[in-house]
Amino acid sequence: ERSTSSFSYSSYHTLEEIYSWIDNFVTEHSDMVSKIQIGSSFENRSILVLKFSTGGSRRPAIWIDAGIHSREWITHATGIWTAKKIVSEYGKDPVLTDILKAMDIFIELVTNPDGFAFTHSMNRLWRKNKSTRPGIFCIGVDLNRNWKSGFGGNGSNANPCSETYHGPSPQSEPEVAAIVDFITTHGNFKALISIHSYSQMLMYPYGKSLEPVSNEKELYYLAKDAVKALHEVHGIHYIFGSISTTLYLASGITIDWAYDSGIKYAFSFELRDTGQYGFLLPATQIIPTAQETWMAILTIMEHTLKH
Ligand code: ING
Ligand code: ZN
Repeated sequence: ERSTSSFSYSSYHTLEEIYSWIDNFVTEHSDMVSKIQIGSSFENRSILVLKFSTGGSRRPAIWIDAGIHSREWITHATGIWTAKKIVSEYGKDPVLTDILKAMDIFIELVTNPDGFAFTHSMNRLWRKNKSTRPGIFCIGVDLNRNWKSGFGGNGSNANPCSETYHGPSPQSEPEVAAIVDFITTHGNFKALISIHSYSQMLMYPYGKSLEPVSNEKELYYLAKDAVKALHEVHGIHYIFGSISTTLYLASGITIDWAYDSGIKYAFSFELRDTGQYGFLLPATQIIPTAQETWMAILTIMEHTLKH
């Protein structure tokens, strides 16, 4: 395809289709959007980030990642719709316009490209990346257990055959190391939103322990507002709270690393649904899911701008 006008936002797409959509999107919106390759995956696929910026240099920034778990297809689809929404609402929605006049937004649409390709070719329910190591006969590391904060702790697994295998060492996986390098080098990220599915939850740190974070009250009330804004769109109910108290203990996760690295607005979504379809969410739910998630993301971004 040569333009984004023929792209269906209400369908699921392959990696090739998404990467070609990215190229068209960047070409069509070159005033505001650029593509950055932040690294390469274990199988040598490009790791790409979309940057939305109206000027300045190294402005305070918001990070959004989707698809760190490859089977969570609604997250990639929501990310693509969100990218399109940002360019179409700039100059129209006063909240987004204010945000983009002061801050940059970065979106990683396919955080685990090797796993994602594998969910299309071989195993629709693949979660981990595709890394292999000599003498280890199971494939893949859980990229949401490979981060430095609490690495190897409760709610992660040392067995390479486990679905929550944390890997041999923190940031051992190129897909995680690329983000750590990029965010650390940039040095001015204020918020990070990591998108998963499914369960309909909005969560904040910590996952690694039951200890409340220092701004727990602020995150609690912000999550509450975000979930309320989400609910108003299609009546979908989300629960919210810290990961460890809402879901379970999970160590070495993205948002704990972000928080411990100084990004005080760190959130993780679990998108639709609550288990009827689970990871196999029908494509008819892509746009409603993206629409309601957008209102929650906007709430978090607006709060970040004002603080
Ligand atoms: N569940 C998450 C998992 O990695 C989660 C739960 C989300 C933990 C965000 C920590 C942060 O186990 C899914 N569905 O991936
Ligand atoms: Zn996940």
